[in-house]
Order: sequence, then structure tokens, then C-alpha cells
Amino acid sequence: MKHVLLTGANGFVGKVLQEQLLAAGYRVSCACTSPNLSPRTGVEQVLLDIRDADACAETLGRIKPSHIVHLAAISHVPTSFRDPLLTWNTNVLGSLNLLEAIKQQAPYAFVVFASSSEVYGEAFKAGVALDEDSLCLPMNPYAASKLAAELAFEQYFKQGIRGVIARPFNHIGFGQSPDFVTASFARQIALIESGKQAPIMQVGNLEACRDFLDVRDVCTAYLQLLALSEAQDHPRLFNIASGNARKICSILDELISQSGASITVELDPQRLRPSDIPFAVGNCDRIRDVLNWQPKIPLKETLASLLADWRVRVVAEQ
Ligand code: A2R
Repeated sequence: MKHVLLTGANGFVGKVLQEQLLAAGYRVSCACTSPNLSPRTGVEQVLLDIRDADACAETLGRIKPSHIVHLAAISHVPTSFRDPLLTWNTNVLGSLNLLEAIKQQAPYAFVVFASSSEVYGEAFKAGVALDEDSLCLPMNPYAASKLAAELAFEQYFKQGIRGVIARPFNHIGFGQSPDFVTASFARQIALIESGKQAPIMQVGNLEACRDFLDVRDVCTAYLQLLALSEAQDHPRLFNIASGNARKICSILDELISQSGASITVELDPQRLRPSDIPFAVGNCDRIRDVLNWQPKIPLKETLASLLADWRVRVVAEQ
């Protein structure tokens, strides 16, 4: 049976991916830093801090997974500015610890590394959809750490480790932290609807264009990338993108129209990122041509699920 070790299993993407892996027939070992008190039935829990090299080796030696999806990371850009050491230790050294453990304990395992479209950084200023051969010019510690981890993966691939690197564009959906723009919008709308917030929304830069994907579509792409373990020859690097540019204000308009509440929008200068880029869209030719993957879930549906999630979550908030 195919047995996958999923790092970062309790995160936004990990929770969705667990479901899809189980549905696809994988045995799933979920690695997390603290126990999940209500784990998904059918998965096995593993406590693992990837900054601990010995623990990585012990875990890989015990589990001997056939597949690995490496999601664990400090994934929040402002946190990476606030705590670069934590970011580099987790995203780079943590990845190296995992790679060494794979090399020593599970050398036949096939690994999918979740990097990020953020690695392109300043290259987005060209204003076109970027493909995998585009320059990488990271603009924040998070992006730089992901690019460094990619280099580490490429080195281990050269030494015979099997796997691929994915660069997902902005994925959104239920369960995401309100630190991210669409979740922040949905949370505020839900708070306004429930009378917990005055009908004024605080927003950042609404003019930026992004390549938004439903997290479920991104997880489908990860599953298809795992299936490359059966292929003789394949590219090592894939954008996960829709190729569609969407202005953030169009997302806000759609969410407000789905709410029906009367809402005033106000700019909050604190929400403007120091290094914001106006246009960040991915070329998706490779993943479409090699895997026949493309996003299936309409944006309207994604935003409806996001709003429905926040309507439930704000009830539980103080
Ligand atoms: O602390 P936990 O158990 O909640 O796990 C977080 C995990 N993580 C770690 N796991 C092991 N050792 C560490 N030292 C460590 N530090 C953090 O990474 C958390 O559950 C997970 C990341 O989840 P999110 O922040 O929700 O990220 P998301 O959106 O699920 O993104 C998944 C991946 C990330 O690598 C992104 O950079 C990439 O997709 O694009």
C-alpha cells in the first residue's frame, strides 16, 4: 500500500490534503508539532518538529513512507519579517533535516515539496504570467527561505532522491487564517452580519492582481504530482496556477454581493505590505501539459465556502 508522510498536516492545506489522500487510498501519517485533539479518523498521528534532525531520522526510519508531501513551514510573510531566524531554521534547515532523513532512512520515497509562487518576487514586475524558467527574485524572508529550500531539494534530486518541487499560487478556502486577504474579508463580513463589527471593512491594497486557486484544487494537484512517482521521466518543477489574473477588489465585491449586508470599505494603511507587488500570475502550461491538471472549482463557489466557514467560526469567537 502507498504510505504517505504529510508534514504540516494540521495546517490550512494539510487538513484538506489529508482528506484527499485518504479518499485516494493512501495510508496517511500526519506529522505535526502538537497533537491534534480531534484527528481525522483513519490517519495516524506523528509528533515531529522538523528542526530536530534526530527526530526526522527516527520518524522516517520508523514509518518508511513510500511518499512524502512536505508542507511544514513558517508560511506567513509578515511573520518571516518579524522572526527571520525561525523562518530560515524551519523552512531551510527543517527541509534539510527531512532530506537527510529521506536519504538515510527512506531513499526510495517520492517527495513533493510545497514551495511558493512568492519565490518569483520582483520578476512579477514584468507584468506577465511567469513560467518555471522565469527568474526568481524573492522580496521577503519567507520567499528567500523557500528558494533556498528549493536549491537544497535540487541538490538531493541530483544525488538520487526522487520527487518534485511545486510553486503554488495564492490558494484560498475554508480553514485559512484571517492573516490572509480573502479570509480577512470573509471574517469581517461574517462579523458584520452577526452584529459583532460595525458595517465598515478594513482593507489593504485592492488594486493588486493575483492568481487565486481553491485550496482543494491545489491539493488535487499535489495528488497528481505524487502520482509522478510511477513515471520514468518528468520535470522537477511545477507552477500550480490558473493563469487568470483577478483584482483583489473583484474578490471583495463578490464576497459583499454574496452577503447582501450594507458595508462601507475603508483603507487601513497597516494592511499594506512593505513589498507588495501589483501583479502575480502564473503560467500553468507545464502542469496542464504533463498532468492534465487545471483548476475546476469556480471562484464564486470558493468564496461561498469561505463565507460559510467564517459564519460558523465567528459564532465561536469571543
Ligand atoms: O505547528 P503545527 O503542528 O501547526 O504545524 C505547522 C507546520 N510547522 C511545523 N511542522 C513541523 N516542525 C516545525 N518546526 C514546524 N513549523 C511549522 O507547518 C503548520 O501546521 C504547517 C504550516 O501550515 P500553514 O501555515 O497553515 O501553511 P499552509 O497554508 O497550509 O501552506 C502549506 C505549505 C507551506 O509550506 C507554504 O509555504 C506552501 O504550502 O506554499
